[in-house]
Amino acid sequence: MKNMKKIFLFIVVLISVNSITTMGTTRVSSLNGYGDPYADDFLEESSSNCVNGNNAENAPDSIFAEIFYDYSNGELVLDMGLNEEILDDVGNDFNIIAGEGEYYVKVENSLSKPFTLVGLGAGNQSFDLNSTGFSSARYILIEYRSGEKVEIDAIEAIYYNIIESDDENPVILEIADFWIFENQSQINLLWEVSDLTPWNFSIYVNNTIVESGPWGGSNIEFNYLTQDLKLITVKLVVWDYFGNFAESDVAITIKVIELPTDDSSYLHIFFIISMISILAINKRTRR
Ligand SMILES: [Ca+2]
Ligand SMILES: [Ca+2]
Ligand SMILES: [Ca+2]
Ligand SMILES: [Ca+2]
Repeated sequence: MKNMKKIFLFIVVLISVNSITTMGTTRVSSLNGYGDPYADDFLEESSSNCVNGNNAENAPDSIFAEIFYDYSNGELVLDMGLNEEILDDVGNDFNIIAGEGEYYVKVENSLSKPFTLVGLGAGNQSFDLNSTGFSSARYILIEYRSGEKVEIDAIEAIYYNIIESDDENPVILEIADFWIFENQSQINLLWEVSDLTPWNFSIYVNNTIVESGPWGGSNIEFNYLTQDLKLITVKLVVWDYFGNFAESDVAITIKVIELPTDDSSYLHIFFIISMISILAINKRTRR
C-alpha cells in the first residue's frame, strides 16, 4: 500500500507541474506622467465617428487618430490631464499636429457643457484661446469638417498649467490581507490611489520587483497567476513628481487542499486520476 501512495503522489505532482505558471499583468489607464504638454487621454465615450483615438495622445509620433463623416461629423475628445490645462497667454496657446483633412477645434473644462469653438484648422495649426473667454482649457474637441478623413497626430500646449510644489504623499486605499485555495490560481488586486502630481509606481511580489512604470493618477490593477507559493506579499509603491511616496502591502495566503488520508480513498482517487490520464492520452494519440 505504501507503494500505491508513492505512485499516487507521483501522478499528482506530474499533473501539478503541468499547471504551474507565474505571471503578472498590470493595468494603469493613463501612461502619462505629471506635467507634460500633451493630451493624456482619448475620451471614447465623448467621441464619435473616429478610429484609433489613442493615437492622438502623448507627443507627436506621426501615428494618427482618424475622424470621418458618417451621417454626422465625427468628433474626437481629448483630455490634456488634470492640472495640465492649456493656458491663455501672449499669442497662440496650443498646436494641433495633423495630417489630411479640415477640422474645427473646440474647448471646455467640463464634459457636461457644450464645447466652445476656437477656430478652424487644416494640417498643423496653432490656436489662441484668447477669443473664447477661457483662461484655461482641459478638454479639446476636434470635429471633422471636410476631406476624406481628418488625421490627428497630437496636441501640443505652448502654455500649460504646471504645479510648482506638492508636499503631500500619495494616498493608497489599503487592501486587507486575504486567503485563497491553491487551485484558485488568479489573484486580482485593484488599488485606489490618488495624488496631485502622480509620477510613477512599482509592484513587488515577495520583495522582487515585477512591474514599474509611469503613473498618471488612475487606480492601479494587478493580476497575478500563481500555484507554487504558500504566501504571497504584494507591495505597491507610488511616487509623485516631487519625490513623496506611499506604499501598501497585501498578504495572500494560499491554502492547501487537504488530501484524504486513508488508503481506500487513495485507491479511489488513484483510479479516477488514472482514468482521466488514460482518456487524455487516448485523445492526444487520436489527433
Ligand atoms: Ca498632459
Ligand atoms: Ca493666447
Ligand atoms: Ca500620434
Ligand atoms: Ca503629492
